[in-house]
Amino acid sequence: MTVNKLRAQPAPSVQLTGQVVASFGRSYRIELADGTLIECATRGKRSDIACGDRVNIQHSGDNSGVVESILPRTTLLYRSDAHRQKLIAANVTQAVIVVAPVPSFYDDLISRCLVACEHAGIAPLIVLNKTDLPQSAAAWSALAVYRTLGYRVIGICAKQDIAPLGELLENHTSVLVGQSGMGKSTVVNKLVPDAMLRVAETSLALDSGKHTTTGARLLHINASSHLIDSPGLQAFGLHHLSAEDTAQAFVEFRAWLGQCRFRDCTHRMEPGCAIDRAYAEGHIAAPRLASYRLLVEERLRAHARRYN
Ligand SMILES: Nc1nc2c(ncn2[C@@H]2O[C@H](COP(=O)(O)OP(=O)(O)O)[C@@H](O)[C@H]2O)c(=O)[nH]1
Ligand SMILES: [Mg+2]
Ligand SMILES: [Zn+2]
Repeated sequence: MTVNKLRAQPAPSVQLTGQVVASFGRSYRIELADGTLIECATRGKRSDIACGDRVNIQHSGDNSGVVESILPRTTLLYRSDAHRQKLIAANVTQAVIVVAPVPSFYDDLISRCLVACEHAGIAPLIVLNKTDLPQSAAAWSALAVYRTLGYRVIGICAKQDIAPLGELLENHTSVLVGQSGMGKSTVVNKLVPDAMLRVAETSLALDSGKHTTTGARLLHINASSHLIDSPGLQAFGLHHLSAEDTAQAFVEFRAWLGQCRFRDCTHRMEPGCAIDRAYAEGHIAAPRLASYRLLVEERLRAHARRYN
């Protein structure tokens, strides 16, 4: 009764700025500078808000509100297929690509993550987890190609010692990406020991009690280091990149671009292709060229389907 009386007077709504620390479908949890958490909906069906975004919200008095606008982003990591964009994280400075010897990882997914990072201006860090397993020597060799390209690759055993990774996350907002089973949740729990508790809380508040990590969330490691945990990736489409953008994002291609016979060469077996020649001469690794061609073909196929 008393509650109803209090509610009869609508609380004045105020505009506030905060950061998206969890996203579940179209529900968002916003953290204000003082740490207050506000559960927000969006107007209409907008779904262009990512974990890590800074947003203006209209706060309605209790613990809820509506996202009004997104402040300019420094970076945006996202994937896309023929139909839609899937935002992964906003305003991150670093992406941590987690792989493991078991279950086996896909080279192609690593290249896709690297391409997305290059395009978005985010520094990638490849982490081979589970170095305690005997199969890790083979996995380490499979990662040599990325080390040769100049990417940082480190090995950790998250179960035993997270410190070597922790150091590299200092003063960064990092997003964790990778296939499921690589040990992302283990990494998160070692870095932010009460993270699991928060998953349960967030799920209860935003996801009608389902204890699943379907959305991304931002966790604070310390005052200046933050971590965005994204759901496991199976597919990583990059339909928003043209063939030219894609070629540019393969760092080892850059030295040869502009030297093909045809100015609009897409480096898929056209005569006089400089990328093909560089590959034949051993300057470009087979899995990298394969990933490049797959990306370009996926996009062309989707385009052809749409216009035929
Ligand atoms: N041997 C070994 N297993 C690990 C390590 N880190 C995680 N795991 C195991 O790998 C499995 C998947 O881990 P999880 O963190 O759930 O992976 P996620 O799907 O990427 O979140 C679990 O059984 C973990 O116990 C590690 O450093 N060494
Ligand atoms: Mg997990
Ligand atoms: Zn070419």
